[in-house]
Amino acid sequence: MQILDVNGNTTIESVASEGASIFLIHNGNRVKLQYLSYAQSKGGSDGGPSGWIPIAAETDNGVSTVVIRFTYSSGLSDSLYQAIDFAKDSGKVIRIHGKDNTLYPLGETPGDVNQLIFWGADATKFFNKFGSIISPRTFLSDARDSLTGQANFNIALMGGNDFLEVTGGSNNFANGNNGEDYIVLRGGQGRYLGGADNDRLEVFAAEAGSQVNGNRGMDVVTGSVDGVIYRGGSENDTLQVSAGTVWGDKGADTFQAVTGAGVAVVQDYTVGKDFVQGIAGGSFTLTDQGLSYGVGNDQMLLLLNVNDASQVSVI
Ligand SMILES: [Ca+2]
Ligand SMILES: [Ca+2]
Ligand SMILES: [Ca+2]
Repeated sequence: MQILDVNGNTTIESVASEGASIFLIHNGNRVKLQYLSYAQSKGGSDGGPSGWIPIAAETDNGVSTVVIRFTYSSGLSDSLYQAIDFAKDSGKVIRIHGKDNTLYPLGETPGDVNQLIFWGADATKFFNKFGSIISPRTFLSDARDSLTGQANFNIALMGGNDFLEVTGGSNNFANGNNGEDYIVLRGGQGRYLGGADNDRLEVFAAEAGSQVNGNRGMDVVTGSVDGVIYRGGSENDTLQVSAGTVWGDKGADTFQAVTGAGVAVVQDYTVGKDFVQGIAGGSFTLTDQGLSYGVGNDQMLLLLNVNDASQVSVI
């Protein structure tokens, strides 16, 4: 049995298993978690959950959201995640979070447990939604911070021209906030925001699904890692990307052609507003998806849904 005192005022007890079920006891109310058979089916005959971690956060409307992670000793390498809302005062379950963003009132939960469990690729959705509960954000000062070799963090760098180097971890989150910040990625998975002012975000290595966004200001976003999402944010940004998913967002953005493996797939090239910064010998080719720009066999940019090279402003 495990007892957790969450935020000093909510006690959760867990009974790992009883027969074929897991129960969670919250302020004397017993809740059956109907996931053991599902978990066993995922984990193999002897791969039931070896542990689980409940964490809760209070919200301002009297609700405690409890997030749970099941882990496994064998069989299944991925964790399963679940989120349940309790009434803070009575401790009773109000509803369960579905991965389709639906909140299911107790008694109206879908029969298919897959809709209530975040697993595998869906774990990213879970972290996007509940990451701040699992890992509360740390707010640094307005002084100039310089952080190297970082992994597994949730930080607001606040004012000042900050430096952040990321080398690993998962579910990382950082916001440069005010000031001209420099964020460099050398590994890990997460979401990174430049915040206001003119920032520089550079991706040398990162796990698929990571995102960088310059936000407000005239930002420079650089990267060569496929599977990463690169966004300029509002205002006039420069995107120097050789592989991955690219958005200029609002403003007049410049998409630079960069040599290297892969292709930068530009989602929102806006005719009459954005620019392509070309390269010696570069030319356009029309494809089914849009205009491709490159040299020889090196496809560098793909401007989705743009079909006329004469409409593209090349600088
Ligand atoms: Ca800053
Ligand atoms: Ca910015
Ligand atoms: Ca922009």
